[in-house]
Amino acid sequence: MSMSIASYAFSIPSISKCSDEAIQERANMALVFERYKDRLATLPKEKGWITENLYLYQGFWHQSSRRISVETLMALQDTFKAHPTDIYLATLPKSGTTWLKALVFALVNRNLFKDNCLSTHPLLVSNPHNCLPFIETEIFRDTPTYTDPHSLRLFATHIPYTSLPQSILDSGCRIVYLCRNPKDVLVSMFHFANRLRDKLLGPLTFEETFTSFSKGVMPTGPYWDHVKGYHKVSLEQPENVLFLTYEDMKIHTASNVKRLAKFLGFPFSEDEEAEGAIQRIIRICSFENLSEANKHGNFREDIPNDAFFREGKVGDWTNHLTDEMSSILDEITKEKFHDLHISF
Ligand code: PAP
Repeated sequence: MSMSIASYAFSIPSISKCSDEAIQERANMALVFERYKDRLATLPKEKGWITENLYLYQGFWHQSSRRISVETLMALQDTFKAHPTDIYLATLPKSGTTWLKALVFALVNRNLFKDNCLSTHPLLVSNPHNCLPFIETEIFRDTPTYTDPHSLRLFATHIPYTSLPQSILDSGCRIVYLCRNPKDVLVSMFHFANRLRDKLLGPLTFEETFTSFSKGVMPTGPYWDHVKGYHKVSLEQPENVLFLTYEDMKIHTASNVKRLAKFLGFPFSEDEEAEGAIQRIIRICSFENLSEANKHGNFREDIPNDAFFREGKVGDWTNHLTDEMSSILDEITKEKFHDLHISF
């Protein structure tokens, strides 16, 4: 199914978000935390990365009392209504979410911003997370994208496949899953968590995060189960779920952007390709451009924009993991992924 870009263009909710909406969102979040507090109290818990604890819910570890939390997941499962035309970008944290959001936003909206010079493109004046929201957060406030039943809605999520709201599973919508080498996810998450972690909790050591990660304890982990859930359905329903890896995206960016566009129903025409439309999108979404645009300011009130842009490379794990740590993760990955063909 191919969609016309103009009629399905996605609006940019958060850029125009006013303080009344932010207050409403916080009030709604408080209600949600109150509503699910008894269920939270029954869940097994472990020491957290960003928050004090992680809670085991439906086989996965979630933080609590933050925008992305187990309470918001429970609320989504109870209330969220998907549309068949929705597009969801699913990732485990630190797998390339920000980059994928930027690429998809840029390609879906490419005709809207065609004549703009680079410096005024929304992605270069705002964090990609503002351009394409997580369902875990946006559901709590009344955005035009959420209430408009006809527009194409672009959402991201870190929710494991088996915990997605039933209406997403039933809707026949499209999901893009981006996966990354577990060792680079661990390193990226280690740095991110230490930047965001409550100062009262003290910094995390790399050794303790390695131990937690190996046991599967990380936000929305276990890593391997998260990947396997989406990988399985990408094989069973390739028209609904596209499975990509960060490493392959880095090497074959153009062919993957082309593949993404086709999968999402926004294929590039021969003319567009000849005019360099794919390269233009890749340039806008490059690590260099996005990190330059996000040097200052905060995402929402509390996360520095630059926390989403660190190295942007494949293989930084070699600077952090000992040989022994590397072998342990290799062994776990080999065992968990033995029947899958995923290479990093
Ligand atoms: P999130 O799940 O919290 O949104 P996510 O965007 O998945 O985070 O992960 C951030 C990682 O993507 C960072 O990796 P690093 O710590 O190993 O450096 C970040 O640098 C990388 N990243 C962000 N933007 C890009 C980009 N345009 N191209 C490639 N990598 C990127």
